[in-house]
Amino acid sequence: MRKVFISPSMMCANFLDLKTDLDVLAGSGVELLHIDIMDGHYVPNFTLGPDYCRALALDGRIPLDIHLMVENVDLFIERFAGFGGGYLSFHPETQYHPQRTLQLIAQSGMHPGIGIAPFHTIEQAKPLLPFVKLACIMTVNPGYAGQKLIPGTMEKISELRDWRKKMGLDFIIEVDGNVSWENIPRMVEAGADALVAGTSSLFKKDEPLGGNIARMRELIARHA
Ligand code: S6P
Ligand code: MG
Repeated sequence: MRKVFISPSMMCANFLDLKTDLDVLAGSGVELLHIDIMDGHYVPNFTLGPDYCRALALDGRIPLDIHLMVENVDLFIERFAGFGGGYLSFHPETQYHPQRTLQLIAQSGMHPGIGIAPFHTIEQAKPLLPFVKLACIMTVNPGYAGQKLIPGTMEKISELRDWRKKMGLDFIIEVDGNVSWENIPRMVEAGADALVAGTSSLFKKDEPLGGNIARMRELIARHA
């Protein structure tokens, strides 16, 4: 069976009881913590920041998967660098020279990644793929949790998996946005290596987080 990582979306966690959520996540062995960083420019929202990342990195039990949805990425790499060797991803369309940004991230000690927004294509991402360790296919528009999957985005997962195989590249394929009980089977079958789990699965009001992680593992196991 293929290994598929669970990367809980920490903007969906209980901010008033974060430690409890974190203990459950660590206890159930999730592989990554997805942390959305927004600047009010690339996307019309604000979420988490470097201090939040630092706190989770100091806890140290789960590697970070930081998803920058910001402009001027090069200015901010230092602020997010060195958080325990996790992933640091950005959206290439925000940069004049995205490959330079990937190099800066790699030099900072993080694994470099790119986000592929719904209306950006795999074709556009191809020149950058030899330089990434993670490619995050977004199945909703960047900016908010709780959105519906945009038709046509799911097909990009297998397109990317096939290209990676053809070119002999080495990166993980992550899927971010409306990773729901209904959508997980197709995402896993198409080749997702990591699933960002937010309000569509793990973080549902009045449903225990631990139970939802177990449910997600079972669903993944049936389709990986
Ligand atoms: C959205 C962000 C995502 C969300 C995630 C939430 O801009 O990049 O990581 O946190 O999509 O998940 P859900 O299940 O509410 O769509
Ligand atoms: Mg995200």
